[in-house]
Amino acid sequence: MKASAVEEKAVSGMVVEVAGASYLVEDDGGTLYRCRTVSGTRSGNDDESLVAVGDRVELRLSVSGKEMPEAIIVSVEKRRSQLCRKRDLRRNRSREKIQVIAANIDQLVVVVSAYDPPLSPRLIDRYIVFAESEQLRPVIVVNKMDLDDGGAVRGMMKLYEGLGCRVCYVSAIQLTGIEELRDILSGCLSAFSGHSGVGKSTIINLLLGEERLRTSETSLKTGKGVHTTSRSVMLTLPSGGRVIDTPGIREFSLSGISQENLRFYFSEFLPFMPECAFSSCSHTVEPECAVRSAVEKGLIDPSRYGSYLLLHESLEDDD
Ligand SMILES: Nc1nc2c(ncn2[C@@H]2O[C@H](COP(=O)(O)OP(=O)(O)OP(=O)(O)O)[C@@H](O)[C@H]2O)c(=O)[nH]1
Ligand SMILES: [Mg+2]
Ligand SMILES: [Zn+2]
Repeated sequence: MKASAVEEKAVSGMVVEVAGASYLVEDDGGTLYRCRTVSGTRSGNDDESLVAVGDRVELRLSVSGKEMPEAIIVSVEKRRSQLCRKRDLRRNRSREKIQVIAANIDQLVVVVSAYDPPLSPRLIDRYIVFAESEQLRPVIVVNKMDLDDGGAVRGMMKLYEGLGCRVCYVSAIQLTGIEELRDILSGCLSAFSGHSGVGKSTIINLLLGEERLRTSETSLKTGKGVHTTSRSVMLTLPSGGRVIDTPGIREFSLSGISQENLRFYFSEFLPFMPECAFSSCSHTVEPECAVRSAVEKGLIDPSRYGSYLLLHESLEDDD
């Protein structure tokens, strides 16, 4: 075989970091390549982000012998799942505004904090809808448990434990819950997602055993954090498994979900739905709605139903 033919050998790997138009790809043997796309780069995905962290890609080596070999991304495989964020909500909602922040994940780790920023059940409900629609396992990590005075947070989270979510209580400061989290993460690819300032990067640094990721104080003024992590990055944990640290988000996109399908992603509605007078019942205004009557009887949590109504309305706007 000629030398040039050896260089042309196809290499496949996974995107571990995206920095502007430059991509870091790790092949199956653990070698890293600095990569770029070309106009002929093929994609199995018909959307906005050509390359995202977690994508499986095929490479053609362009420069070897350097400290880090360089390559061209020839093709991007069709994604099994994708987590997207909206970049700018207020201005026009065109498709370019949606960015894939993690691809091909097996598990979604929703990170919330007990306090600062405050725990948002609405955001958790949105994540659960997303996880149900992508058939991903949702895990909820409640961080900053050291700031939970009266134990109110555990009471709030009972609702989610009842829905079958795995809930892991962590304090990155007191080092509690970290071992349980290690077990949950081993053997699969997980994405950490949640509001800015909840402690995603702090927890991942603890799991890594080193300060690899930058972290910073939450902004007390807004209570929303300061968006320390600005782009996704994939890390391999010494205890097994890989995690993608993603930027904190205000809202992530549910672009794949229609207003009609939303009702199927609230699993506790399902047993009541056949009893609704209309088979196409949206459970919002129709008469003889079994879901609404279950809410009135206390069989469905009113906060979950409130989230359903809000999401139902917001999906109408998105169409
Ligand atoms: N009290 C307390 N503070 C914590 C805990 N975990 C993290 N913090 C603090 O919370 C702040 C934000 O942590 P980060 O890890 O930067 O948060 P992040 O979720 O990665 O934020 P973005 O990158 O902006 O999305 C830092 O000041 C951390 O020290 C915890 O368990 N308890
Ligand atoms: Mg971060
Ligand atoms: Zn109904």
